[in-house]
Amino acid sequence: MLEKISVVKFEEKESKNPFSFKFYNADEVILGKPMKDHLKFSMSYWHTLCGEGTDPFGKGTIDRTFKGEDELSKAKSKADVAFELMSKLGIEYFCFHDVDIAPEGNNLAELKANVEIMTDYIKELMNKTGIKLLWGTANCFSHQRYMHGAGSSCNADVFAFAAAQIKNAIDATIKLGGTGYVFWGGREGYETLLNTDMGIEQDNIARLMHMAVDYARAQGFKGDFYIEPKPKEPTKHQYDFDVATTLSFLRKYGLDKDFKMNIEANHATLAGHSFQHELHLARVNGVFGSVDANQGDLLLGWDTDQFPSNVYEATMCMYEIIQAGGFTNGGLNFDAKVRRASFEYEDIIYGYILGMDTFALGLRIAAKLIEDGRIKEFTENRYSSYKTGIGEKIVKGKTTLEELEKYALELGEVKVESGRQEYLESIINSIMFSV
Ligand code: XLS
Ligand code: CA
Ligand code: CA
Repeated sequence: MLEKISVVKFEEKESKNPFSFKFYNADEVILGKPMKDHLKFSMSYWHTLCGEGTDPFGKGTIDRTFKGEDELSKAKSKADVAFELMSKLGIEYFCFHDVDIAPEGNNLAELKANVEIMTDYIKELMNKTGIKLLWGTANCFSHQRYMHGAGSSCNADVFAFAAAQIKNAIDATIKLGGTGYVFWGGREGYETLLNTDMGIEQDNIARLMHMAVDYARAQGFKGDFYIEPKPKEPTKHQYDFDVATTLSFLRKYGLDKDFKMNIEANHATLAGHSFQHELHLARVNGVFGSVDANQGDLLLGWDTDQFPSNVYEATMCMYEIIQAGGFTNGGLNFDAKVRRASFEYEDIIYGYILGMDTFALGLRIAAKLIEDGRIKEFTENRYSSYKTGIGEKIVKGKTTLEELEKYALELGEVKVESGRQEYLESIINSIMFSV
């Protein structure tokens, strides 16, 4: 399938070779680190190898059948293509759901056995190529048994089924040396309160997460658990609406020591936030973990999972990531799919080149913003009144309403400064377009 395409290399931005990077130069050092270590690009197994271009109005348009006599040999050819693709693109990480890599079979025992066989197979490919697992997860949302939820299901047998799938996906993640395990609550939400008890549903999700943490830690898993916030789709109201909602859930149930956020660009915009808002909130609360890099279409308002092309967004994302100290266990996973009409194999390559170059540009520009320092300095100065005098006392908790009243009465009128938004936005443009 990919015979025609050779290894994609960096060729400078003037290059007209469509199968080359114009901005992503893996080993180039930026702010003291090679680009590839800042970006930690990862391939999503599901969109890349399993997505057939279906939408609510039509069947698939993309051929994702892999040669093989039975489901297992097809899964193996799929894995071969996955690793060829990552090798040709220089992508060092991947992410998967259990059912992306292995046939579901007819029951749980068959799924478990298939995951075992496929993780053996994938492990060999990982050893050959040096490609690593970023995170694993279980698909507890596609099968009809999950129509009422997984951890939030009204049916305890479904809860047990989800628990078993999660246990096996944790085993697979550990076996492949993954540094993260994701909970995205696809069906963890509700359609109508006429049949829903939100109290028990949320308590149960937390119970499931606690069991997952206890199990994985007992098996020696040292990586991070992530929750991936999303406000809607498929359920009307998802419990993990956004970073703020998810954080209060984690804190309420005492899960905040083990869980961080996996922030998806498209989910941020669906929640009515900017991508940067979600990253920033996670960063200042110490729960920034990993990123699902993609973008939505603001005119459509649903989860289009497009390959990112918006350099401004990517810049502000990298600006936050650098300030968070960079990735530790996380990375930039392209949870992105080619458009339905981009049905040829090479379109996947174009998709990844677009996404990787967009984030490479974002990194380059964010590094310049940091080196330039004006934005950071402005923000720091904006809060400088809290460094001395009464401000320092407020921050250190050493004052009272009575003292502040006495202080304010002596002030006369207060002098405030401009926020200078337009000035700051023009700095970004001048740096962005001088790269
Ligand atoms: C779907 C989610 C999903 C998670 C992993 O909208 O983005 O792909 O990342 O289950
Ligand atoms: Ca995602
Ligand atoms: Ca998505």
